[in-house]
Amino acid sequence: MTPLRIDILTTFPEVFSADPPAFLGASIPARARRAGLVEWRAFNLRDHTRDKHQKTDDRPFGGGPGMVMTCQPVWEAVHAVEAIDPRPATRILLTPQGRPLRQGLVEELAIKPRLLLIAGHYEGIDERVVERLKPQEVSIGDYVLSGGEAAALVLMDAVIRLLPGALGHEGSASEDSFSMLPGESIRLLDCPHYTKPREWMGMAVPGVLLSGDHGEIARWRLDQRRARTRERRPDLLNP
Ligand code: 6GU
Repeated sequence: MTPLRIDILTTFPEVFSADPPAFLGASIPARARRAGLVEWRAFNLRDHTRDKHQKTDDRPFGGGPGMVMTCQPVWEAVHAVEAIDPRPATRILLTPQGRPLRQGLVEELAIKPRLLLIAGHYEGIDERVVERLKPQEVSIGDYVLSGGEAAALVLMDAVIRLLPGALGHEGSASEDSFSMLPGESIRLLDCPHYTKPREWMGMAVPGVLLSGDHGEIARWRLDQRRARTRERRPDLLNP
């Protein structure tokens, strides 16, 4: 299989460096990269500016605090980077105004051949370039980050771990929190997990897990997932 290709447009390309290992140089994304399941490259928006100061932002029309990223570097970077590879890229703009990133969207993105992530900064990007590029706008939650880079890292981690072969154990992803279990129509939280020792600080592991009865264990785990979801995330029960 040809690797998933992820290009990132950012004014902070060093955030995505795999060596020296930063966030994506560790753990599953790094393994997936070494195994040839994914490749990513970050491009500096500054390299696509046309002025001598390499400005990527300016003051907002209408006044107000903060800066707005200008259209031209984003527009040119998107086209220059897309031209590197003939495969069409799914364009994604990371922004708090976007569609909330949930596991269903992560699953959709994990089957694409190519993603182009645009990490906005400051107060955002001039709306006209968004209108022309028509990216999917994606948010990672209802809080404000100082830039889209951390959101892009989150999206990449979530997508990469779903690529076939990325996890040591192939069942692991399909039993995670938010994964759709066979025969279920909603996404549940995960159940609690236990390992050795059997007793720790006077606390025993639930007996059913030691029973060797796999049917009984599966039922217990599903009950736990349902109970936890009801208690902690009732919103997930009415999607
Ligand atoms: Cl994608 N970007 C920024 N700047 N803040 C966010 C976000 C994205 N998602 C949640 N907060």
